Formats: sequence, C-alpha cells, structure tokens
Amino acid sequence: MCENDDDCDDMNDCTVNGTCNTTNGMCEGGSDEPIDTTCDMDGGTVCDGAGSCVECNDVAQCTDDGNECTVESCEGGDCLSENAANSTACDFNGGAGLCWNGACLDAANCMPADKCDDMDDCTADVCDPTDGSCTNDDEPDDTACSDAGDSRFAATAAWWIGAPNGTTLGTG
Ligand SMILES: [Ca+2]
Ligand SMILES: [Ca+2]
Ligand SMILES: [Ca+2]
Repeated sequence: MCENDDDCDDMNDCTVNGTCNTTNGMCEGGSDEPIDTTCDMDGGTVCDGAGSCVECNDVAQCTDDGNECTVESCEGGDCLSENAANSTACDFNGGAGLCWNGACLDAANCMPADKCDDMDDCTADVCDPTDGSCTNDDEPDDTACSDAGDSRFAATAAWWIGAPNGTTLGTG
C-alpha cells in the first residue's frame, strides 16, 4: 500500500516509477526507461529498454582494450572479449605482426605472408609466429569459400561415405 509517490519507487534506475493512487493505495503507471538511459546498478551503466541495467546494448559501449588480437562483442547485455583467430594480421610495433592466442607477435618467422597458403580456401592457413610452423586444418562446415572445386569434392566425398554431415548437403 502506498501513501505517496515516494512509496512507488522500486529502486530500479531503469524503470519510470509509478504514482500513488491515494484513493486505493495502489501504485499506478510506471514503465521501462528507454534503451540507453544511464543507470548505475547491477554492474551496468545503460538500460536495456526492458527494465534492466546492463553493460552494453551495442559493442560500441564496451571498452576498447586497444588490442587488435582480441575481438570485443556485446551479447545479452554483457561485454565479451575473445581472442582473434590465430594468424590474423596485426600491427607489431609498426611492422608486420600475427595474432597468437590473443597477443600480437612479430611475424618475422611467417614471411612471406602467404608462407602457409595451401591454395585451398576450405582450410584455415595458420602460421605460428613463435616458430614459423604451419597448420592447414579444415574450416568448419559451411564456411564460405570461393574455391568450389575443393569444397564440392569434400562434400561429395562425405556424401558417398555417408558421413553424418552429409545431412547438410541437400542445401548445397
Ligand atoms: Ca524506478
Ligand atoms: Ca580488442
Ligand atoms: Ca587454406
């Protein structure tokens, strides 16, 4: 039961408080604050438009860690950071670098840049900048590629041997 509007404060930064109907003692009205309204609770700084205070609604609201080899994202109101794929190009003190487990390392061991290219779009060509070794593991199923020959061959082979992933072949 409320006696005045102050009693209708739900202590939530992301809701517009209702007002007290003194006739029946009920709080009435109230709504969610618009998305991106500033808030300070639950570890968040912006309202999600649905009454919750979250870290982000968009990745632009996440702090950039200044590291090219980590990829920030905003998912479910949380700022996340994942390592960029190994062998992604980066700036190593102004020179060529490669990302390796989230850090930018000198690419000297991996020169020229196409050192590990096996000419197959359906394998990920990864050069380890710590020792220059190459790996060319298969890309996950359904990774886009331009070299139709290789991908079709792989798909056909999977079909004929009845591999479980053959079930996805109907779309291609
Ligand atoms: Ca409120
Ligand atoms: Ca980053
Ligand atoms: Ca390749």
